[in-house]
Amino acid sequence: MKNLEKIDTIMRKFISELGYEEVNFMFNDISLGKKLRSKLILNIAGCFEESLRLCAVVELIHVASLLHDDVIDDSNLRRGKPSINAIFGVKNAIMLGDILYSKGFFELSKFDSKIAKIISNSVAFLSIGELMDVNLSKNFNLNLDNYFNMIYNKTAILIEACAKSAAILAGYDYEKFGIYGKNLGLAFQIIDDVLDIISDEKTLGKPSMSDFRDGKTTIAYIYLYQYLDEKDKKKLISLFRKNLNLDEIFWLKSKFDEFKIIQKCINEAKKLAKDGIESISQYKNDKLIEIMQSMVDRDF
Ligand code: GRG
Repeated sequence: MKNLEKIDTIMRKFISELGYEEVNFMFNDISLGKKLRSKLILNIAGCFEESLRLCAVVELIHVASLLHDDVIDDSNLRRGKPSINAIFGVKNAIMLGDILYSKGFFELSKFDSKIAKIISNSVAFLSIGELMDVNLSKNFNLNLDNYFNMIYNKTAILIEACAKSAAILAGYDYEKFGIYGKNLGLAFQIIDDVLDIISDEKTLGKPSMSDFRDGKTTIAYIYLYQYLDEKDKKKLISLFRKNLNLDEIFWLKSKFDEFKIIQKCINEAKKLAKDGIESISQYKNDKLIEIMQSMVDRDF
């Protein structure tokens, strides 16, 4: 059995231990994700019983956060398939999320207390990150620090916690791996936010530029605002939260091009990637370099 399949088997075992068939049934309808966090753990700590069990715990918590996120965003699609709230309704999606993360925390309590503290603390801030995201979406956000703080909590903090915990399992300097994990998470979210602008609807599985329509002033919009003259600044703000027509999309894209905004965002992600790789250079782990680079170079 492949390592990632072993993680799915452990997750299923955890869920079936709860002994309620309805939960197994709904859990089976959750489609599989990329398992970025697990790949990170296994490539730092190596693959053995305890590291695989940690992966299963983290994936349960991650999936629970996605179930709740889909409810908050009223989203009917997840991983290219109908979301759990779309199939079983909002109430079931919330309760299944509660069950998954609670079981995840129960299993986490069996680990070294340092690992249990790092992961559980990161999940509190993951939830705060979601709240920050919702709050920031109410207005046009011009503050880059607020954006970075939000994506650190919402996306990077759990990835950072995975890298630190795996380093503890392996007996490595966990602070160094924490920097790598944090930067991987930040770069991952920056690229995700850029792809919302440059990818087409087919690749994204949702309309292009939907972040801005949903109130998310991501890094490219914050940078663009800084370059525009007063008239265009007003125009950009007037498009916020609007269903854009083709002319407006064309205007936005031409402004992004004119000021090379997308390249600036990608450079920001590349700088984070470089610093992250440097922080663990003494460990000479080519696979971690590859994970970081493929995160920045991806086009989906
Ligand atoms: C119930 C634990 C719990 C938390 C509730 C809703 C919420 C608080 C947090 C949501 C946080 C969230 C959705 C952050 C986005 C993180 C992110 C980048 C998700 C996508 O990760 P991928 O691409 O997903 O690794 P796959 O599908 O590959 O697993």
